[in-house]
Amino acid sequence: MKEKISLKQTDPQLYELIIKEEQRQREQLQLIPSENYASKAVLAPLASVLSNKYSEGYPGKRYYQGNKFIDQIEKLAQERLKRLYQAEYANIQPFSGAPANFAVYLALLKPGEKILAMDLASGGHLSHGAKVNLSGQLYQTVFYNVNPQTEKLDYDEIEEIAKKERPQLIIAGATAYPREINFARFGEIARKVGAYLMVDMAHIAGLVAAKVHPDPVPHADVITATTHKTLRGPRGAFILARSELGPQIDRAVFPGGIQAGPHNHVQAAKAVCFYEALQPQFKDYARQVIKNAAVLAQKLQEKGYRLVSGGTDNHLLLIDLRPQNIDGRTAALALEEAGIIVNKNKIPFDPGTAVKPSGIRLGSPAVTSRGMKEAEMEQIASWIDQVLQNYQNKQLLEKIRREVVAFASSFPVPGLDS
Ligand code: DSN
Repeated sequence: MKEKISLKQTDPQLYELIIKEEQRQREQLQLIPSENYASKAVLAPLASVLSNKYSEGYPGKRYYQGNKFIDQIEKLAQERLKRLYQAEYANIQPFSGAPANFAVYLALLKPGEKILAMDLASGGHLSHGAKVNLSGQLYQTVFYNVNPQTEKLDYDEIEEIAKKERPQLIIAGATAYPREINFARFGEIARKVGAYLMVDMAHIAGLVAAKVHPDPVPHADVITATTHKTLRGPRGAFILARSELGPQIDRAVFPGGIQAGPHNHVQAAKAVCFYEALQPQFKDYARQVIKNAAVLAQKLQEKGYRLVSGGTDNHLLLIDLRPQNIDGRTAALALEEAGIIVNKNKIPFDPGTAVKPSGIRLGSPAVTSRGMKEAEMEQIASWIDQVLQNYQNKQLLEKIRREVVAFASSFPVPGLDS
């Protein structure tokens, strides 16, 4: 690519680091469930002159001149996004998931009003009102957890909490929940208590787009999502809503919120991502993501691993490593030495800490994007098991790392090779 040749000449030091990261992404197995590989077509606008422009405002209502083509790009992205999810309103400007969530709070709540969301400890997100986050300081927050026995959402309990707490906003959505979410039931609960329902579908946006996960659009007042996880787009986010909430959400994103000049190059990459997600082959990818996660789960269970909630319905798995007497940090580091990238993660009601939790979180989107299928998941489960059983055996970890490099080399990396 000509951009790379020019970077190599101007800044060889930085160029080398990017080449090393490319090699890392090629040689290792990326199993972090929130990561993926964007296509070359998605990556192209990110390295384009669209990055040079300022365009505060919205199409046709800008504060700067020179936005004739930027307006067309933003409208194209909005139209594609609305078509993808059959949504009434779409805002594609949020820089990432947390700013998108904040824009919704600013649009719908006054400071001090109450949010009911999933506890961080059960798989919720920091920006859903955690006390260490601004959302937990500007708003009153109350939480629901998963059921301690099933480790699944207990909708009757959530309804009871909602009736008692009378929140103005209920949030459905998670970063570490391996099961389908019943958005219809959340919608009923929100209507019963007169709350808005916000769904944060960041993790499952690609699965919803492909209709392999229940759709929140008919049930939620507003939906936020990131574009770079299962949706396989650029780093970024968007907001969908019922049309009557559109003007107040637009005002909250700009000028009311925590961002100003839109990232026009990213908006264009989002337009490409939505185009790709509208193609029939995207459904095949999403179906395979779910099949691959299910096989990985089954094979690990057959080897004696305890999966939180007993399995997975989506793209991610949480393994409780207490029966193996390994903490999540040690496990993630040993797997990294063997070329398998996961993240340490708390499990529900974890006696450990965020730094040294009891579990690891892994998922299938990125390896699926490389074309891996059920047979490859079986091989990956076998390596994970060998590493976890022998995590102190450096020689074995190095042997597996070499096997992983050889194995990965037969699967092209989207964005680099295909
Ligand atoms: N960092 C994302 C994840 O890994 O789930 C959420 O913000």
